[in-house]
Amino acid sequence: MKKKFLILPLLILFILFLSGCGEIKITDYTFLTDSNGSEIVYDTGNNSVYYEIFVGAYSDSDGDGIGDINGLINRLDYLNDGDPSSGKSLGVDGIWLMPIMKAGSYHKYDVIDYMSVDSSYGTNEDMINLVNECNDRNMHVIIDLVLNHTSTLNAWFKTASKAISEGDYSNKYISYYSIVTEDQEETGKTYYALSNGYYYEANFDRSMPELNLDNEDVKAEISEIIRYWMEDVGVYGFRLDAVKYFYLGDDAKNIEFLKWVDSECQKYSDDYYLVGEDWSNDGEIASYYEAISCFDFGMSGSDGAITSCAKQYESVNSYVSYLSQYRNSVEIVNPDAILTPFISNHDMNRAAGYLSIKEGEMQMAANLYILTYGTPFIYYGEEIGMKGSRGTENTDANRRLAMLWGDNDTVEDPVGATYDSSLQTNGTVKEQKKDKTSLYNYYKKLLIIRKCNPEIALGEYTALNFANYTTFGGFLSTYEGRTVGVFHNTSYSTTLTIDLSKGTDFNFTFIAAVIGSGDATLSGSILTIAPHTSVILR
Ligand SMILES: [Ca+2]
Ligand SMILES: [Ca+2]
Repeated sequence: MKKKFLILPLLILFILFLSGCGEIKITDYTFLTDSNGSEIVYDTGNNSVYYEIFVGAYSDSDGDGIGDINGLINRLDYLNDGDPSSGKSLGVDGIWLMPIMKAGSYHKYDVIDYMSVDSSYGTNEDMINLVNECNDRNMHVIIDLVLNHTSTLNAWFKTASKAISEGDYSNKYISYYSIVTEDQEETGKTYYALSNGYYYEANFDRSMPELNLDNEDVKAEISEIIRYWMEDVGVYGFRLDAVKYFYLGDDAKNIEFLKWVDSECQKYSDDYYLVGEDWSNDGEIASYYEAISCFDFGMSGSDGAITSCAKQYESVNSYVSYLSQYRNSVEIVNPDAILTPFISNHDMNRAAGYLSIKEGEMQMAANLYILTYGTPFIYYGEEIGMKGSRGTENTDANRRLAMLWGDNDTVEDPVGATYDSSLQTNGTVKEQKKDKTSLYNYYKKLLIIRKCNPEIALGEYTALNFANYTTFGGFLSTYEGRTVGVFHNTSYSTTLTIDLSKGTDFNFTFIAAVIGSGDATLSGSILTIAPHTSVILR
């Protein structure tokens, strides 16, 4: 996981600073420019912004109502047109595709064939085209890899099940799975009956039998699956599903297995990215960073660190000290860890349901996690304030609704969705593109600001103490001797005037960027900052 960095742009910025250009502001979503008018673009390697996509609900190319890979290819300019200064794209650096392999369900977390793209999404050739198109735009593609379980319709399981029913207990596919007799069942795990007194472990659903990851034949299959998608298709890495279920209740064995997955990826590329889903407490998540990056679930959800700060349940001071402490706990385990903040994903109610755009909460939450370390993940539709929650029908399909393009896209909500579309009040892509005050344009600006101030993503953090304020706080981030200050005012209505020298000895000389409901000024160490506004100081 190498870190790349362009030194020249920083020199240019420094020269600009020396030449007394004073306050630099990023306006109209353009990059900083040097004295010749050339754009300054940084490469922060894997410390970049990803975008999670449910392909089946994103964009439909053939009119069957199901989103597909060619539909996604048609929408790539929306995500990143390859020209950072065009101002026409959201500006994400990578995409995570939820499972694309042939599967039994609409969500495809139950794989039937690991080597084939599901026919409702297209072909393997389409995936190769997608990867090539993304590479042309300097975008990375990672795909969901579900190793804990397969579908009961997978040929491995069908063969195993048939062999047991025929009394052929030496069939090799039986030991591909966690198949046991009743007296071998372990407490805390869920089993379903096969025949002749045999049972299979399936902790998620009876349609998802769990693989035996100790089996060398299974590991050889996984190795070939990794090789195929990385070498032949060209994906940049994987999002690893349900890693704590690999060996349920045994973190040490899970971490050991993830290290093996990592070593397999190393065989096929020296530059790749793995991120795992360990939906657990902060301490456990941190321990998994020994093997791979993991989503930082403590940041996410309606009661997570981001929302708590954006809605003033917690002070900004608490938030920045949480960032710092959590990061330290991860870096003790792995000094090179790349953290993974996010607000919501496909298993959670959408953030715009509990964060108000009108009142500026959603924008503040975005500031809080995009203007921080690591690899932030945006869930598709978050950038336009799409809503969607389980509802009384208790269905995850409502969290994975069709992208609201507002044009002639024929994509439809997934099977089982019941969400009332009249609740989608925040507007479509088409509407928001035209509106400079829209959430979409806000996210676009935020992503540019992050790119233009790479110390935020790459630097060492110093949490500053402004404990006298509940709605104000910030941190320093230092990378290769250069320091930025990131400060937030989460107040709904109060402009604050703060003497920064009360919290830090660092002397800021100019405002590199402002984003929020209002403006900011800096005079000596005195910062005046509007409500629901964040600043980057240099
Ligand atoms: Ca389709
Ligand atoms: Ca398992």
